[in-house]
Amino acid sequence: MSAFRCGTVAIAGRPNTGKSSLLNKLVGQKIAIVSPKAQTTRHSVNGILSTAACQYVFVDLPGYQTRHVNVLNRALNRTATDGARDCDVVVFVVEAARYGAPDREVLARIPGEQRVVAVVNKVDLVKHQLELLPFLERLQQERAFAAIVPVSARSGRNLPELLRVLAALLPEGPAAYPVDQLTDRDERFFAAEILREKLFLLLGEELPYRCDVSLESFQDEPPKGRGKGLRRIEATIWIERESQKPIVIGAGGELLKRVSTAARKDMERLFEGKVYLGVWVKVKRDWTGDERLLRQLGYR
Ligand SMILES: Nc1nc2c(ncn2[C@@H]2O[C@H](COP(=O)(O)OP(=O)(O)OP(=O)(O)O)[C@@H](O)[C@H]2O)c(=O)[nH]1
Ligand SMILES: [Mg+2]
Repeated sequence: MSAFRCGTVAIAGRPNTGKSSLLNKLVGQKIAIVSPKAQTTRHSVNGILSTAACQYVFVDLPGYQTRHVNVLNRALNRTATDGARDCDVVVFVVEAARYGAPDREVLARIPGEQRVVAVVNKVDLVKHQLELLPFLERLQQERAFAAIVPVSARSGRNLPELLRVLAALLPEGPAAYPVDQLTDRDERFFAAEILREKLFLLLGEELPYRCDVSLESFQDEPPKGRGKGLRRIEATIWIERESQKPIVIGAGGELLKRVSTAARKDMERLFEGKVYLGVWVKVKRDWTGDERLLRQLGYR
């Protein structure tokens, strides 16, 4: 029998290629938030998959981007670049039949000595698989990839092959985490992320990039009488200026209510019990451009 392997696999790529979706599908649990908007991920999060032969520690990274230039995006790009350096293998995610300057820029930032597996995601969107061949051949010219694996994070297609390829590239060694552990983050982190995901899904095109979420309290209340207790979660949505408040809250508070109801339902599913979610909207003036405020919000 071959030896047990364990290592970190950073998931890198330009925004919106499906990195977080891939992590979730590989681990079999929704660990990372997902939205159709670019730059949804802001904090790296580990998703751990333990099999009989291997423990994969996947690290979901923010999509490296050049579109919005501000202090927040510089911090996100730093997280993305550092993550692709400090790991055993990089999975470089591109979209099927779409490869351009933003992808090339990410690839250029992955250190030359790093082992890189190119993952061509969203193959479910390609009607005729033969059309992929010229794309795969062109991609091969971009770097000496350890492998190129076409997959669909949505359908799960070819993910077993990706796992085989990755296992062979990981170092031999004992498991770094208990085999039943799924992530390195705690429940507070997921509660804040769930709320941020709803902002990405329900606010317009620009506003999600002006919002952040922090948790004020997270408490378990014991059951009154029979049944399960209640989780009482208080969260703040931070915006950049006062004029954004009515947009986030919506007419008669309707939008904020939709956001917080959707978030509460997801939290109840994740925490397997009743949740009370209180949400406030507050201003941290120009937080996306202020390093000190960013650190307060948990960015590096
Ligand atoms: N059709 C299809 N859509 C996918 C697939 N994987 C992801 N998506 C969609 O692509 C969009 C972006 O997915 P994310 O997982 O948030 O992408 P990301 O790379 O993590 O994005 P950032 O965090 O913003 O960098 C979402 O609308 C996903 O549902 C796939 O295999 N097929
Ligand atoms: Mg993401």
